[in-house]
Amino acid sequence: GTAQIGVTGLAVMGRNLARNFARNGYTVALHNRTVARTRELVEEFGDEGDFIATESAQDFVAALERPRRLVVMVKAGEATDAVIAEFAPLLETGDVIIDGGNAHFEDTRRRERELREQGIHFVGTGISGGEEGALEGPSIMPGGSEESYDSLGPMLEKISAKAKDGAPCVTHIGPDGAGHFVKMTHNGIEYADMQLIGEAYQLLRDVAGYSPAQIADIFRTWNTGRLDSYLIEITAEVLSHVDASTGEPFVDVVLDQAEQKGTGRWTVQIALDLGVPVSAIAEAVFARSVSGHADLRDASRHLTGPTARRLGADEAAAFADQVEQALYASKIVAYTQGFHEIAAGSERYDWNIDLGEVASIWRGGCIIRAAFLDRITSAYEARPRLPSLLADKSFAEEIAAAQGDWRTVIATAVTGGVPTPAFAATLAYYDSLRAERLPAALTQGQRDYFGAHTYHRTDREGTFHTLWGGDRTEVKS
Ligand code: NBP
Repeated sequence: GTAQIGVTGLAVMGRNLARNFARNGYTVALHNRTVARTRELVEEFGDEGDFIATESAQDFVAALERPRRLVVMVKAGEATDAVIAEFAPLLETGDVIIDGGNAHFEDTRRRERELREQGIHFVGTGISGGEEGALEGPSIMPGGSEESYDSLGPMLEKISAKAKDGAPCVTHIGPDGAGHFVKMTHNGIEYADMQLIGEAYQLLRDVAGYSPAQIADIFRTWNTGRLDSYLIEITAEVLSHVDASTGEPFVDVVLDQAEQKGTGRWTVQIALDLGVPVSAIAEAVFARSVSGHADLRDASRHLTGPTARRLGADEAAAFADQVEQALYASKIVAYTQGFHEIAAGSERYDWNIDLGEVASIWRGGCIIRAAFLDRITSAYEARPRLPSLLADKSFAEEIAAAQGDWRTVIATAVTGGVPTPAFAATLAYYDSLRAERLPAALTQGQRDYFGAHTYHRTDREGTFHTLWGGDRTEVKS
């Protein structure tokens, strides 16, 4: 075979990835279960590069130069297993299967283990950037063996997004499921980011009284500063869009029930298993869930609450500045939580993930790309064993400077009855971490009272129990 890479699964993502490889000078073998898609690709984009269209698994495998590299871009789940079952018997030792779908990292661990026994490298790869990213350059998060990255890395570097400094947005994340784990957490952070932006919007609307078009301008201004990011940029675009059929702001004619595909939920489920508090991501997932409960919301419209006080023009402008401070402080906390989850996953599964590198390859191509990520990289470069982003001096200083406004904004939301679950969760996390004492001591007392669950003391080593039902003496257990 002469193709340096093959792509099977030619829906939007696979098609665009294949074109991206071809545009970068690689000969690309093409395959799809339904052959019409393969033919369509060649008809429409065949002149963009060297494609070898194939219509059977045998022909596809035969078209690939050895060791073979084949990218699987099918619907995550059973389809991935079906494709592996079809191709694995046709492959040889040293060949590489790259799964670019949004697989659950546990599935990736299982597939990697099974294929390793056959001498095949399985590279579970997170790919972010959607349809456009796949074509123009995504952020790529490959897992799998070191050896597979040696042969794959240069190609992935070529097709990946480039950060402002020209660095390719791809790195070998770590063994087996590490890439898909990091992609999952990326999506979880994306949920939190979007929810925080949504809450900022709601406050600017309900408290400051701004129109969607005015809020779009505010976001555009924010996008020139430390909040500079793809999500802020597209938020301004969405907010300034006017619905053609009604002439109303687009955001006012869209049903306010947010959907989700599952990576945010996985991030929270795994965080619960790992014991990592990712409250901002959890609140973002729950906020979408609440929005979707139409019956519950209908049945609750009679519930009373305050009406947010509308501010005058001067006050509104000052309030918008405070919301920027709040959004920035909350964003730092949300990323702190997300990176904690990656660190915990890395520890649990022995992945040895470089957290600074992760931030660095998210600077281009992916949905959460942002100027801010450079700061995270610097923080981990300065201190590779940084226990938490909040332990970084410059982030701590920024929060210190923002926190007066952060608290004012959240207090205003609470007294005005504007729901801000993610803002509130991030502040509560921050205050919990800095608290001298937490009511967890009382929780331990309660647990010991009803279940003899025992407790530790601040002043002495050992495990203790109080005889609550008796004379309340303390016994060492
Ligand atoms: P879809 O997720 O819609 O999958 C469609 C592809 O899967 C088609 O090529 C289809 O073949 C193939 N397929 C299915 Br369905 N069942 C199959 C089976 N049993 N055997 C062989 N092929 C099968 O495509 P997509 O939106 O391009 O996404 C591809 C992957 O990339 C997914 O895992 C997705 O989660 C991930 N991803 C998507 C995005 C995005 O923005 N869309 C971003 C990042 C990652 P057919 O043509 O014969 O039906």
